[in-house]
Amino acid sequence: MTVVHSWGPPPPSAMPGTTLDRHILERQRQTPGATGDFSGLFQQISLAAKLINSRVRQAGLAGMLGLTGQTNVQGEHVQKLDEYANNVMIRSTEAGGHLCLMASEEDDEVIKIPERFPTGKYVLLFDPLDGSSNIDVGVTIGTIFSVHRRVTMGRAGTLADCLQRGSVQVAAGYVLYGSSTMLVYSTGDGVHGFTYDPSVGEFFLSHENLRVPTQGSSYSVNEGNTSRWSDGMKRWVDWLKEEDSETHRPYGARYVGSLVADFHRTLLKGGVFAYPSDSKSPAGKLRLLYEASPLAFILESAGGIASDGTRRILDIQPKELHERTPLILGSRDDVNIALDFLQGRR
Ligand code: P6P
Repeated sequence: MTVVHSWGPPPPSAMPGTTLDRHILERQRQTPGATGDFSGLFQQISLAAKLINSRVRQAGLAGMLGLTGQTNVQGEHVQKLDEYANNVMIRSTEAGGHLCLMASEEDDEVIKIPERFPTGKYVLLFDPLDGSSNIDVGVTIGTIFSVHRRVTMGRAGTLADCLQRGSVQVAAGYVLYGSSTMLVYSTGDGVHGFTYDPSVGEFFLSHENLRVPTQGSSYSVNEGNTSRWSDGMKRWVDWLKEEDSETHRPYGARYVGSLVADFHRTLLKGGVFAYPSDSKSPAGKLRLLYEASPLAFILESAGGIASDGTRRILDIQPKELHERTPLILGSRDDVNIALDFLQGRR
């Protein structure tokens, strides 16, 4: 008797999810003229994320905690994990022939591609491990990256290839080392989140086409800086804390003190994050090229707003590699109210 198999679709549990590599390759096939360069670079970034994640998860055991005693270009103590993450990002991507240059929060100058390797059309800028002051206390930290197309000719890229507006980024993303490890990225056409399965060693699509709610219910600021804020900033935060059911106030206060954690919550739940200029940091604290700009690119792709208080972050023309910027970002309605206060309309 011939057994006829009814090959219906396997049960969901048996279906392998969409891996990051497969997602990137499928988008490559849908992109006219794509050469596979970007896919190759992204696979290398994904590998770096897995390597950093592995160390982050065992930091306390691997003797990676504590300071190296050195300081980086920001004048901050370089933690062992910072150093490791920085080296991993560089070593994972320098040989692939996709990059003409790199830049990192941890390095004063641009990072050249060694002569022995071919160069390519992209520039990678990154903060290898943001929130490093939280490493020793087990709080969520993250890697942030930005990809630009080079604008110069010749083998090696130059600083000019780094100093580009955020609006022309090819892609931006971050890796969140939190209760789970996630990689979230955008090429400007939607925002997609992948959750890491350590038992398989793969990132699987878990949050497709993320959209930030038009309004949230939380605000994320360091109120320890209140005395340094402008009058508009003080009045805005006071307004958020008033009781008014019609406008869903008071808002809840949520502040991790790790940019990637505060951003990720704002992206998923809505609300507003602000690190404005203040009397101590007139230009703000956060970095434009490898913090504010990639996160603003992602947030706008998800329907949100990111401003420095007067300008759209993505419109700012960078002048220096490590320049800082004030940053207010989040749900469209919430950020617009903040800007009304900051710009004196309320
Ligand atoms: P503050 C962490 O050191 C960081 O660079 C960002 O991750 C975070 O958003 C910000 O600084 C926190 O700064 O002054 O509130 O500790």
